Amino acid sequence: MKITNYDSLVETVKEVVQNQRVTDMHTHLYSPNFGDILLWDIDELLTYHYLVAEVMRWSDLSVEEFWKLSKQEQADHIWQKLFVEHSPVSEACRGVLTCLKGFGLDPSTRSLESYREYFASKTSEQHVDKVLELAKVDHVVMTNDPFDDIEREVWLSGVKPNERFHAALRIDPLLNDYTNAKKRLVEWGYKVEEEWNEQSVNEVKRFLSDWMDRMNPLYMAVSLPPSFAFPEDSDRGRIIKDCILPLCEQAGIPFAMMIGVKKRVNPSLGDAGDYVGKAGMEGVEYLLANYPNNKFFCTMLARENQHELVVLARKFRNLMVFGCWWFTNNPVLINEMTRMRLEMLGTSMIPQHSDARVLDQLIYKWDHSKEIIATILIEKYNDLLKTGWELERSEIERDVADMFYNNFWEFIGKKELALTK
Ligand code: HDL
Ligand code: ZN
Repeated sequence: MKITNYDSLVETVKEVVQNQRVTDMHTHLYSPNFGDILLWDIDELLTYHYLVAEVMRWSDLSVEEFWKLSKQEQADHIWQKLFVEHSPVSEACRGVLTCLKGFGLDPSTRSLESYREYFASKTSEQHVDKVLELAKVDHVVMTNDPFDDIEREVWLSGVKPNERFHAALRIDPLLNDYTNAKKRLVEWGYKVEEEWNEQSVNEVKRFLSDWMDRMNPLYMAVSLPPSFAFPEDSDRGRIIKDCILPLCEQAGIPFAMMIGVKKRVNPSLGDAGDYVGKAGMEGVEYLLANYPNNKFFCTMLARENQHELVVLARKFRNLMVFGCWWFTNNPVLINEMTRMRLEMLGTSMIPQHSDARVLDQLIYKWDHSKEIIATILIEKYNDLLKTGWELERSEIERDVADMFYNNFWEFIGKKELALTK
């Protein structure tokens, strides 16, 4: 069907984006058969670390007193401070209300007890099906950390994720804290030595290979500080060069770098205590130029890094830019970053991931982002119509499917999982 005027363009783009099935390439969710490490319900939504950071700005409690509260008492406190005593205009607060609306609950009642009753009536498996359907998410890529004591036991017990959930091998402790990580490797039977020699290289590679065999990860991932540099005469520099890059190339999987996080600037806040810093691009530039047979995902945390990352992607086809990560996952920056990407990369990018830590967040993270991305696409397509270019609905469907689904599967070399065009 040819798009002939602005009104039909608006209607078509909104409908296509709204109905587009999604592959969510970075989340902190788990397959429901992994047990209660998969978080869901209103109290988990309200105690999301984004809201912990925000409530501590209003709370009359000390952080220590807050952490001593039960999960429900924390949720009650956050609800009172951020929703009742002050309007919930922040993105994370609004997200909770979008989730409630998505479930057909009534935010205007402000009845936390009625919301708790709704969730109490659900089982995990039922709820996963319901949320994935409401959010139109077909595939969820997890964040899987073999150094996490609880998750490691789940994998070692032989549990495999359900077919809609996929692993990503996350190796922050190995790359960012090798001094302590190597003690654990030795505990687990990997004979790494004090010095970085051939045996250490082989044993770290054996550790990674064992977990790649166990998890079948779609990619390997790490979050990196603003000071990230490569090449670098450091544990991280050596492990990336001698282990990560050869194994990823051999397995044909990307290495995902999430750059710009300053961990625990306020340790008392826990996960809410991380900060952001502008990173140098030289390390990413070097990797792309010197490892053309490796594929790299990259997302950056500082607003100031977004433009140079997009320009770098114009120079190197082995770089796939993805998502509006963490502190950039707000309308003001989703808008700016998506425009920057479309204007310099066209549709050869992955505009968003959810980073959801609570299952229900898939509803709001995708609802909010789809609304912004649709608005921008309407403007960009209208600019084309103004030149006399003609557009078919099927071309808009193709473009939107590429960005929300197919670009991911084609970049990792699993076209068979892409939507048929
Ligand atoms: O390192 C990461 O994957 C980040 O996404 C952190 O988990 C962060 O705490 C987060 O949840 N951001 O949304
Ligand atoms: Zn994350």
